[in-house]
Amino acid sequence: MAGSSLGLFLLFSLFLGQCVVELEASHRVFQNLQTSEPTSESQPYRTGFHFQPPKNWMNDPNGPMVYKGIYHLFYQYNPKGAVWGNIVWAHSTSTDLINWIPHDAAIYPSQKSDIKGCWSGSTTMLPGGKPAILYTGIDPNDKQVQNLAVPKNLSDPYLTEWVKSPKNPLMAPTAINQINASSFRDPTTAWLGPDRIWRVIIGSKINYKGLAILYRSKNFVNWTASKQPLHSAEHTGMWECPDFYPVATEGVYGVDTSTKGSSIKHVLKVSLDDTKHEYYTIGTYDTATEKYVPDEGQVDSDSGLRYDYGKFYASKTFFDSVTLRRILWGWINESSSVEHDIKKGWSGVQAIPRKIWLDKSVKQLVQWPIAEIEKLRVNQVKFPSKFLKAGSIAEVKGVTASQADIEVSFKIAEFEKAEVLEPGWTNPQLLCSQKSASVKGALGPFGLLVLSSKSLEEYTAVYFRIFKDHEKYVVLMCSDQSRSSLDADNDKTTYGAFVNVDPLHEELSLRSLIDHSIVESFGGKGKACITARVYPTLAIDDDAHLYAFNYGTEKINITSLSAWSLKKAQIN
Ligand code: DQQ
Repeated sequence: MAGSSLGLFLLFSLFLGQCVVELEASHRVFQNLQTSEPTSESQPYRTGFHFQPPKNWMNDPNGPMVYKGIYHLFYQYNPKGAVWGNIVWAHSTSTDLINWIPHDAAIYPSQKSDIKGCWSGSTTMLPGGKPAILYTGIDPNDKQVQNLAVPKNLSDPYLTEWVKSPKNPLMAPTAINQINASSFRDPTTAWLGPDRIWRVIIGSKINYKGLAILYRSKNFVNWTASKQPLHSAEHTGMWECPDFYPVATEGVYGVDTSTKGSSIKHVLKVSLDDTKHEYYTIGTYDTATEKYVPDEGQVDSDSGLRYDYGKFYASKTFFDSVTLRRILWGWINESSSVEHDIKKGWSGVQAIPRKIWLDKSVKQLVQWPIAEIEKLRVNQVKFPSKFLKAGSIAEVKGVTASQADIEVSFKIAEFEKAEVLEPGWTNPQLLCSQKSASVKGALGPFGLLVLSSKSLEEYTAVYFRIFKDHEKYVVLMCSDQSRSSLDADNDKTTYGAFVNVDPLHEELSLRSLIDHSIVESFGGKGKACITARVYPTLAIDDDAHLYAFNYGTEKINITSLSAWSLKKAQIN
């Protein structure tokens, strides 16, 4: 064995702190790299404070973590162009989750077990604070297998070099385990049971049944598939990018992925390949039976709960052990055509990281943009408390409306005229598209017109409607993109969500982060989130405007409104 190989060999053995295994060094340089250049010079849709690489295709966030005070984000990236393919794990680091510096790709095809692609996966902190990555590799026969990589140099907080286990693949479909070789991917962060055995789940399906296949290991190298999945659900198709983690039943602090106890519930999130939507359930994880059981009424499909009711996919959380938060990353994919992506030379943005915790009701999660984003706020503009008359619109002047953060709270003065919610109106997205922003109601639509042209030829409307449902009131939140661009060539689906607040007793709040071609909205202090991807042709840069509006027949009270211009972050 050559000297350098021996060094790596010892490093890997020391890292895992157990049996001696041989390893292969990472390559540093990509061979035969062709980089694409955008064919269009103007870039009105690049964002000011959302994470994106300088060019090319990006999809899932991978293996986020904090190590020696440095935040790491890896992501699925095509070094050769603006469409999916040639997938590697690109890598950036940050001290504040807002400003990022790029590094060379951390993981890229170099072994038989990943030669056709390095797909999604997660980081686990092994005892002693040593990170380890489990990721999906595509082997020469297009089989999906699971691989391990560890840092070459643990004293480097940037962890720029990763070495792969020579034992890869560590988990593979076989005739015996009967795992579907084209539907076996995206390992989660592993967790340690009370028996000191590691567990991890991998997304899969059998026929049309979605599965979270459970594997167990004593040493993080030799993994055995359990006979039963941790959880499964009929008629859901392939489960991509599962995420499984504990949440505290009280408070807003996050807990480490291996935490168990009486004041802990568990969350299982799955990204459904067929619908490209994500669903999560809250439930109980029983280590004795190795089963996760969602609480009554919680389902992993269409009528279930979503982190985000707009564009948001392949998300992943991590526990930030520095600030004791659980933080959620999610990929915002484009709403434009492939031709459009090639023209602009890039595709895909990451949503602003969100702090995530269990709501007091124990029936849903709450999300809020990480506080660090507020460092970018400048030039605050405030409205005094005021009524928005029926059919009125009020401009929020003095902020750069193409790159802004706005928080507004509404109070309803008079509920008497609220429309009655029909029994069949159970699908919020459908209801929002039927009752778009231009359809007058009684209590609503009221909210914000963002990325709006001066004369309202273009705008994205983010708004509420309030309905009466027997003795209670139901709040619908919509993000209507139908007028977002004069360009007809984009997906302009209107999104919707019900917001679990009681408008009779609580103020109704809305926050939107506006970033040139992204509108991330948080209703009811983070109880419902909707992200929109839009491509205005007029409402660009200084020509973008921001309005509060009320197209309902009843007046609405704005109790507070604050808006800020957001500075540009230093990203890659
Ligand atoms: N993206 C990855 C897969 C994952 C999918 C490939 C989800 O590992 O299932 O780029 O977007």
